[in-house]
This record gives sequence, structure tokens and C-alpha cells, in this order.
Amino acid sequence: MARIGAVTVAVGSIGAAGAAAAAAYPASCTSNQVCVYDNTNYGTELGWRSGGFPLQDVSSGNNDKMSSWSNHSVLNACWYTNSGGGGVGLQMNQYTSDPDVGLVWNDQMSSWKGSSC
Ligand SMILES: [Ca+2]
Repeated sequence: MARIGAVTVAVGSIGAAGAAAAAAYPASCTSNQVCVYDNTNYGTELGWRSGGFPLQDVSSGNNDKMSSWSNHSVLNACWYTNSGGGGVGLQMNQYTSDPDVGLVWNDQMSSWKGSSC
């Protein structure tokens, strides 16, 4: 009896997590926008571009500050640790958000584009 109960709970948890991930855009990142934020959990919006935007450097004031992002567009996007698409490129998949890029990649974004890496 206890075993059956545990299985039921596990299935329910998977369903809830999947639904939350699919709808997890910050309110500030509306449809067709790719948005980047200072601090984790979409703390302060550094800026946004429409999906498919060309490669460009981050402004000097926003350089090396990004800690979270949201891609609310149909196209993949990419951010780079150096200007001009240099350094390491990290994908921001279509219809995906990341509330915390992690310690290794925190405060490194220097350029980005609205297409795959
Ligand atoms: Ca950088």
C-alpha cells in the first residue's frame, strides 16, 4: 500500500514540474522577446531584443552583468562571454528561461544574437 502511494506522488510531481517550466517567463519578457537580467531570478532587466536580432555587443554599462535570461521567441538565441561573438557561446533555446546561469557563467555576458550559437 505504501509503495503504491509513493508511485502516485512521483507521477504527480513530474506533471507539475513540466507545466511550470513551460510557462516560466518573467512578466517583463513578452512574446517574441529575448530578455537578459542582472541578478538571478530575473532581478533587473538589462535589455531585450526581438527574436532573430543580429550579433551585437552589450553596452558598456551592462557588460559582464547578466545572471538570468528568458527567450520568449520562436528562435534560439546565443550569448557570448566576450564581445563580437568571442569567447564561449551559450545557447538560449527557444521558449526557454534560465533563472540562474550558475557561478561559472555569472556576470560574463559581453555580446549576444537572436540565433543559434
Ligand atoms: Ca565578458
